[in-house]
Amino acid sequence: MSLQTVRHDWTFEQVSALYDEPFMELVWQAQNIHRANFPINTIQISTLQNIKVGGCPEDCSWCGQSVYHGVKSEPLLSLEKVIEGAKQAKQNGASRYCLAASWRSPTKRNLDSVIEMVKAIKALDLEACITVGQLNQEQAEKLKEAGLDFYNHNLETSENHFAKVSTTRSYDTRLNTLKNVRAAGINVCSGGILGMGETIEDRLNLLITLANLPEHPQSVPVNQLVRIAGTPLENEQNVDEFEFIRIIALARIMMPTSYVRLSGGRVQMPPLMQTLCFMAGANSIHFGGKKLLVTPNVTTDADQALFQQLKLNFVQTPQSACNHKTIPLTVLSA
Ligand code: DTB
Ligand code: SF4
Repeated sequence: MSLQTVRHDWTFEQVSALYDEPFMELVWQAQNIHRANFPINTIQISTLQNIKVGGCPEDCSWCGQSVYHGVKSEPLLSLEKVIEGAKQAKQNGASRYCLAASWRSPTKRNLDSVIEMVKAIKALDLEACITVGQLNQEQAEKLKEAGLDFYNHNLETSENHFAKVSTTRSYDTRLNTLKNVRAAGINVCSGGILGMGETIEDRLNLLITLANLPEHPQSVPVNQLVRIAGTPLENEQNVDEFEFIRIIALARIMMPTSYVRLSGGRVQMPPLMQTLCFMAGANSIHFGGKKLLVTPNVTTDADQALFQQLKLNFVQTPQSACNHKTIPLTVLSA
């Protein structure tokens, strides 16, 4: 099997055997695959903006925005504020601006508002990503027409564990949204959260489902649970660091040309832990913005310090693994 081979037929036995490799061996394999498919010392940075906080009708037990246990609902952010945030993100070096809304599915009015936002982001020459809930085919096509580059919709965990942490929505519906997004020709961003009481088998099964989709998601966020007070998962244990890094390495090996993103929970990861994740094949982060959704992100100062320490460059237009342009670090401090 070459280092670039893209497979959609991973079995549990194969993935489990890889997971059980000695740690250095696993990270080394992942690093080799990373180097064969991406420019080295280069990561992609996206900035996340929550445009509709709280009031979500779903009961996801990790989330701080559910009506069952989350923060109170706020109105939709204005187009002006989105443009302001996108300009700032671009100035800070982000190549993509991501909007999140806590809806089950966008209404016609919501979708129209989001489409205006997507167009405004594109007009700033940034990539646009949104995560606004379930989509049908028609909605996905409208978003594609508006120029949307990525749609984020996580599978979150294995199908088996999902039913234990979210009861108001189904795994199948999530897979169906991914299908609609794919069919519309929008890049898929889909990953999950570690640390929700799942077993290692659940984590492997999540990766297998993602890698065995008809196309690998172009972007795979791997979050560590941020324990939010008041949510059913507020007292979960921290994910073991070595187990987390092993999952990053597996994601890199199984989806060799996809961006693997560190997102939620990076605040809980010391710089050396993040560095090992980059060694194991992570090559994207959510950068900047004071918050991710409802919890604080790593400060831009701390991130800049790490980028300088590691001498990292940034992908400017990361549409695919084959047409990267990279910009040097100095652009960030200009
Ligand atoms: C993703 O996988 N992680 C982001 C984004 N997609 C929407 C969200 C992280 C949230 C972290 C906890 C919070 O602030 O609510
Ligand atoms: Fe709603 Fe998404 Fe939070 Fe679930 S994770 S409660 S769908 S905002």
